[in-house]
Amino acid sequence: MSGEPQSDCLFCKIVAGEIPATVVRQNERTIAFRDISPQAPTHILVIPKAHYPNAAALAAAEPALAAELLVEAGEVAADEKIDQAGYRLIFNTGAGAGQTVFHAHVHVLGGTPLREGLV
Ligand code: IU
Repeated sequence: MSGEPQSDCLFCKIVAGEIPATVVRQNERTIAFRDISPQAPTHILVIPKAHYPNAAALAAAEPALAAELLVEAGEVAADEKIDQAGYRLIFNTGAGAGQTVFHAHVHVLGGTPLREGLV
């Protein structure tokens, strides 16, 4: 997997500006935008601009970029002022885990006490 844009990928279209998104932060290699269907007061997705189908594929191909995603997620949490209270990062990986968009992304969730889930 080369990271090339995929014509049928919704997040590649957001990266290209072909689909609207409320962008809160971006740099050369990553972009962060508000989830269209927020599950918490703060719900932001951080994605690499390059296309990889999930976090594992991203980490295998470009470990520095995978790490950058985590750095950006932390910056998003600080920007949103949820870093002190605590926040949750989620990488759904595979349809069985609820992944619906097959372009690597991390969910940044916070702004309310978060229920304990499976972990
Ligand atoms: P998932 O981990 O693949 O299930 O997360 C995909 C998320 O992308 C999901 O929370 C959607 O609400 C969100 N989303 C979005 O924010 N904007 C879009 O245009 C589309 C999906 I399509």
